[in-house]
Amino acid sequence: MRKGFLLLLSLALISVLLLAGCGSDTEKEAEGATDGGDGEARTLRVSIGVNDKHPEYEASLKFKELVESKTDDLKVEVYHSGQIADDRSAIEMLQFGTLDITIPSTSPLVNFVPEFGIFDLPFTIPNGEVADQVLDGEFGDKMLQMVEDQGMVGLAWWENGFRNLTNDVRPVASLEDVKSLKIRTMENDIHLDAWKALGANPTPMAFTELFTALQQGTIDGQENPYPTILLSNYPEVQEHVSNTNHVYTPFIFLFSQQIWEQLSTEQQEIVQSAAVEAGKFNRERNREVAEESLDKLKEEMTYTEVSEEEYKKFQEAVQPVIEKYKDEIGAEIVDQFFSEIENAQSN
Ligand code: TK8
Repeated sequence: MRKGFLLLLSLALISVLLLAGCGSDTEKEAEGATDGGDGEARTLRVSIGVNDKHPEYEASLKFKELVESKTDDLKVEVYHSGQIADDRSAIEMLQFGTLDITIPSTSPLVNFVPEFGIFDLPFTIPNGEVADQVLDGEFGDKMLQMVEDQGMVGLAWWENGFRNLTNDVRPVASLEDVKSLKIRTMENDIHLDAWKALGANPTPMAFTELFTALQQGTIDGQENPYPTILLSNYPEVQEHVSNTNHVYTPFIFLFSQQIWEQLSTEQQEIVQSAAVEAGKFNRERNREVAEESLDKLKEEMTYTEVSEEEYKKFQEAVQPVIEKYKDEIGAEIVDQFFSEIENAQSN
């Protein structure tokens, strides 16, 4: 009897120890602890939504190269195509400290910092040069700092680019042509309201689900910059593309604050300068690829130009949305954004 009891007790003790051991491994994994510990290099994991053909992936590898060339105690791993998470979930993982870096569009960020909605107001930034002046000045720095009370550090501005409409129903040359098209938008109320004002029937959806939804025909179309349209193989599932150029979306380089605070000052400086330098590389490459992509899309899809006259009707139709969100985002920051654009245009 006694032997049996002792055996049972020791088995129970061993399983408790094993469970505790597993728990700590699981916890470690769950916390995404990537610090090398005992002198090994810390691994920084970067999550992006686009695939490994996209300029953003190229620039992420440039970031990796810059960091690893300057220090032995940091390694960078790049995960593309939303392998780790879509934009919104990746932002949440940064807040929990279970992911080090993500470089999403600013649009999903409005669910955490409403002020980023300025970049979703349609027909504002007119070209890349103005975008650079608005983002690379004091105003851009101020916007980067706005993520700090959300458990993140904003390190640099990268570029997603000018968004254009594709669909599988009809050529879109006019406001009339947009009527009742089922358009996927990012998870962002301004985009939703803007496409409703244009007469479409919009649906918010994570980028990682978009190709399948187009393939299955649950939506008629989507809107993204030309590189994303081409390199995500949308011509396989979309017939029409139009040069709506309705929004300029930045990519924003975000670092988990919890993990940032574990880095040495020297490591932080290396990461910050690499994020900025890779961002400049990203913009150049993105603009080259955008031109190349449009040329290829004109061969693979039916390309339709929106005339200046029709473009004005698009702008008029979304004016009430801009007025509505000027209050929701904050009139002061919206006015400052518009004056930054005006100043940049007059330079
Ligand atoms: C990629 C996304 C994407 C965006 C979208 O991470 O969701 O349509 O334009 O490219 O940020």
